[in-house]
Amino acid sequence: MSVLEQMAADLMKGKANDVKAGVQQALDDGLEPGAILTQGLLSGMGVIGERFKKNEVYVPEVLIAARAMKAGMEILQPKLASAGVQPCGTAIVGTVKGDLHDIGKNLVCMMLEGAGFKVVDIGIDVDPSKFVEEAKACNADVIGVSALLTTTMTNMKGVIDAVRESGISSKVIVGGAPVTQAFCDEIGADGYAADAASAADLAATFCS
Ligand code: B1M
Repeated sequence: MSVLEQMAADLMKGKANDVKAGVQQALDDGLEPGAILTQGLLSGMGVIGERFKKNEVYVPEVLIAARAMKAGMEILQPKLASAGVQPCGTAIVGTVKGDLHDIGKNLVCMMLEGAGFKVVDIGIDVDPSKFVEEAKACNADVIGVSALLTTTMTNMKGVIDAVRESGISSKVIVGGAPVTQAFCDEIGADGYAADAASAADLAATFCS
């Protein structure tokens, strides 16, 4: 098994220290930082995302894989920056006004990072105006909006309206347990994703 295949396998098992050591080994072997990212870390995280969508792995496995990815990124990030490797896009993600649930939103952030996005997590209970301000500040390609309550999912419309009124071109993706494709269509969002891995896939289609 190559060092990059081993790194992907270690990431899938959530072995953070082994992933870190693998990244260092690959750099010492003279591998390109971009290749270490795509063929090592992102490759492993991509498999986890697919398995998560098929219910072959669950939230805890995704969380430990994401933690291992973060550990590897600590070493790789400065090398990527100096090699001029750009993220595939920028996404901001938040939970709507009135809603304090953040576990699903955090998973979406991790999957987006795992797909190569620069991610700005703007937190919970977020005003529509803040979604717009933050999207403008980082020139976001994608705005992710999460809601877990039937009483707060209606506030997603406020985010869409604020985004459209501001004239920014960011695509808005909505998701969360009570949200459906029909609701997405009704409020005029650009896309709906049923789970965090699908949100990352959808975001990638908006940036390709
Ligand atoms: Co709350 N809660 N909660 N809660 N809570 C639910 C959601 C509920 C279904 C429980 C129930 O009654 N059976 C219910 C909602 C009912 C409804 O509206 N239909 C409910 C309620 C009523 C409430 C309170 C009103 C309770 C009260 O105070 N009376 C209150 C509201 C507070 C508020 O937000 N204003 C409340 C509070 C809380 C806690 C603070 C105690 C805690 C949140 C802690 C936290 O998030 N840090 C909590 C929790 C933990 C839950 C349950 C048990 C678990 C939610 C969760 O994290 N799931 C939940 C019941 C349940 O789901 N079994 C419940 C795991 C997570 C990975 O799934 O967030 O669905 P989820 O994310 C999924 C997908 O939905 C999707 O991807 C993820 C999977 O990959 N997804 C996206 C999510 N966001 C996405 C965005 C995307 C795309 C996909 O694109 C941008």
